[in-house]
Amino acid sequence: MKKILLGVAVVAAFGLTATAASADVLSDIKAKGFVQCGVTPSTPGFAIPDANNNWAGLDVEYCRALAAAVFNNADAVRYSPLTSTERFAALANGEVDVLSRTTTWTMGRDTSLGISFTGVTYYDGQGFMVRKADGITSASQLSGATICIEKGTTTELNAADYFAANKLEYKPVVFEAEDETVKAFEDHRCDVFTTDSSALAGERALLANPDDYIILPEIISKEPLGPVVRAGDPAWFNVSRWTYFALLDAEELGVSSKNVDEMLGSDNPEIKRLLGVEGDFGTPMGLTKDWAYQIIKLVGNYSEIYEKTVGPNTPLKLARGLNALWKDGGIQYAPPIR
Ligand SMILES: N[C@@H](CCC(=O)N[C@@H](CS)C(=O)NCC(=O)O)C(=O)O
Repeated sequence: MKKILLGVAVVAAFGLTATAASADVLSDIKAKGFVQCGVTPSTPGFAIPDANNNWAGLDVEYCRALAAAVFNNADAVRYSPLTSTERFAALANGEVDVLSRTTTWTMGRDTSLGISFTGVTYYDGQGFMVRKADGITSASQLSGATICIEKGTTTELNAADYFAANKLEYKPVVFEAEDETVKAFEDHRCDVFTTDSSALAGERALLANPDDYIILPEIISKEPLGPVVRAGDPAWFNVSRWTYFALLDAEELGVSSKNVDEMLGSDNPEIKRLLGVEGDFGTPMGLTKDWAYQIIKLVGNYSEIYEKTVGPNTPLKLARGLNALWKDGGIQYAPPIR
């Protein structure tokens, strides 16, 4: 609790002194010509740069979707890799326009940091990874374990709750960044690595021998991960939120990057509104009426993004699960465009 309060106080103080951050981010973005997107430094499937500094991942695709909506150019993005501890201050002080950074929507963050979550681009939960050779098959066997954790995360807080609730002893070993945390786990400095289960899947795939590790069945928390903007700027908030909704609505209506041009001729009124063929939902938001067409054409719909970054055919092999559309048994649901 002390830790949370301290975090809140630090960011609040930072926010107060930050005069550079404008209240009309959309206009600033248009003037500078790119979206400054805060991402994780290195989380496979979500945001990770290759050797040429080309970023890839679900969080990165969302940044590209924003740029497509504003500029008709998905490449008009600059990435700021931020550690967990750096991220909220970087947003509050205007260093980035948006965080698209495996960030869990919690009440404390949403109501006390001067920031606003705009959606849930990935419903996640916290899990544990262990070495297969240790013979552990359930979190209930973790009593006395040494656990590698990243600082400034909900991960730290959930682990404390979980072990206290289950009356298990544990020893946290806390690091500033994910690569250090994983390295420490690999080097046997801890028995367990805990974080969002999607990140566990991504990191496991990168380990020298992924089959030497298992992810335990317990999911100990809700981690709704989504984009975050500064509070008090409705225009940019709307663009952030409706960019996410457009990705979902496009999937629901069967509109993808492959068929979007053909879909311009569709008779379905919902598709006509989505693509700006009928009505204009872009202009009131400060965009053009084909804003969603641009997102879909240049980046794809939610399913296309999911399949390419974290889905069953990627090294993460994550089934859609909770992230399936509501009509397919998941909880991804977007309000209608009308
Ligand atoms: N979703 C959690 C955890 C987010 C988080 O930062 N996770 C770590 C995973 S170990 C991460 O992405 N680190 C990126 C890095 O340091 O490269 C939160 O919002 O606090």
